[in-house]
Amino acid sequence: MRNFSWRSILCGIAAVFALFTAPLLLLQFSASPAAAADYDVGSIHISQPWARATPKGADDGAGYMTIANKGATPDRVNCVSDDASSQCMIHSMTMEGGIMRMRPVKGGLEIKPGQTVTLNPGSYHIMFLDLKRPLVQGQTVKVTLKFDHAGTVDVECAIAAIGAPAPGTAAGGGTMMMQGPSGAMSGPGGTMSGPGGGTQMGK
Ligand SMILES: [Cu+2]
Repeated sequence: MRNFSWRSILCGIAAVFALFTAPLLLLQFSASPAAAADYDVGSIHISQPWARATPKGADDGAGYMTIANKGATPDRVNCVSDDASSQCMIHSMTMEGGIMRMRPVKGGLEIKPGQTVTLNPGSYHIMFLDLKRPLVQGQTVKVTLKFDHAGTVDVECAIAAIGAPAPGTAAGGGTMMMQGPSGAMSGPGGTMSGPGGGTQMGK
């Protein structure tokens, strides 16, 4: 009889374990909005394209991604168009006298041979100007990028939560930052603070 009781305890543990992990796994799968795809065009590799959801009434939005130049010649990238706004462009962001300023990267963002440039909040970003529709978490925004050498590529950016510091933090539930309706107007990537600040996202 001893054997039996041990077995039933083990079974009980297994059942409880399954009960708790199964929903967790489900949650993880359903939480990831659209699978982030990688893109290759010429010797350019683009990974983890994403965008931030925009608060109601926002005029502009921002998108981010990692761009690597695996070739031997420097390349420059510009944003041609996107399916959510009237105009898109690549912006840089710099701190000037305590104020974050962003301005268009003239002539396109350069990616040197062997270099990997990460566009992320508080740094380079793709600016979606004059939104025709809000960027909704869980949906995607399609961006057409043009490289001087590598050519043109369409990239689908998965839309993460409003104010998300990184793509993975979309709907995980853990650290979702909900900004107030008015407070969120301070611009995409503009109010970056905390640990994410100047970090580079390694692979
Ligand atoms: Cu901008």
